[in-house]
Amino acid sequence: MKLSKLAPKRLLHLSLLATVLTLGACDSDSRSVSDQETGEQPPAMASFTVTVTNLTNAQPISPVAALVHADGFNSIVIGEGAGLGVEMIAESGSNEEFLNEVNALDTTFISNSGSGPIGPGASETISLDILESDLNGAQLSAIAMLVNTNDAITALNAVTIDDLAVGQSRTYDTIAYDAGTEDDTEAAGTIPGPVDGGEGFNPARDDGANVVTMHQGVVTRDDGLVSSVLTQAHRFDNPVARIVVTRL
Ligand SMILES: [Ca+2]
Ligand SMILES: [Ca+2]
Repeated sequence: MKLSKLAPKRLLHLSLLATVLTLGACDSDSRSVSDQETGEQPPAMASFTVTVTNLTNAQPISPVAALVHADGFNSIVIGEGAGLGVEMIAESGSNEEFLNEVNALDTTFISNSGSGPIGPGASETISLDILESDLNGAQLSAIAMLVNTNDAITALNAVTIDDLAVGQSRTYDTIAYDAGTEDDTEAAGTIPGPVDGGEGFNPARDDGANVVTMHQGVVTRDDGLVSSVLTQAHRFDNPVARIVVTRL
């Protein structure tokens, strides 16, 4: 009984669908005529924004490097050694080498950098546009340094974006990692952020196992580490950043 009652609705639905398909066909035909008149149309694009908010108390975040890429790329892998570009971000906050590296990869569709450091409580939005034809399987990654540390980074690692509808956003809270490329002495002269103005990148890898791990946190002079230039203000809990990815 119920099926027979629903049948007219289904027919109406099919009828509407046919109408839409017909209209779609007409639209396609008119567009091809337009193409002939005006020349080549610009390729369809999929546009995204990445808004990064610093959730820490006193850890400015270095200019964020963000990219859209195919499956298979990871800026960091827990338990594995950091690449040179990640080491430079983690120790100096400069993402230039990292962006050069990813731009040389066939798997990278687009990359971009934030315009400057993001202070505690502040946000910055970065735009990333890719060809719509590259959208299937596309992923997004972002990475930056907590600059009042030896080599702490936060990262968003290869999240899926091809299922985002236009206008839809997805929010991620990211944690702190130790790049494993510099010993966490917190000593004067070793931290590039404003608390110290010390050394940035150093090619030495003096952090024990030389692998990326979750960050253990900082041990400040308020905790009894008298040689530390950090105070309790520079401590951080996870998450350290909120990243909102939106498809425009
Ligand atoms: Ca370290
Ligand atoms: Ca190093």
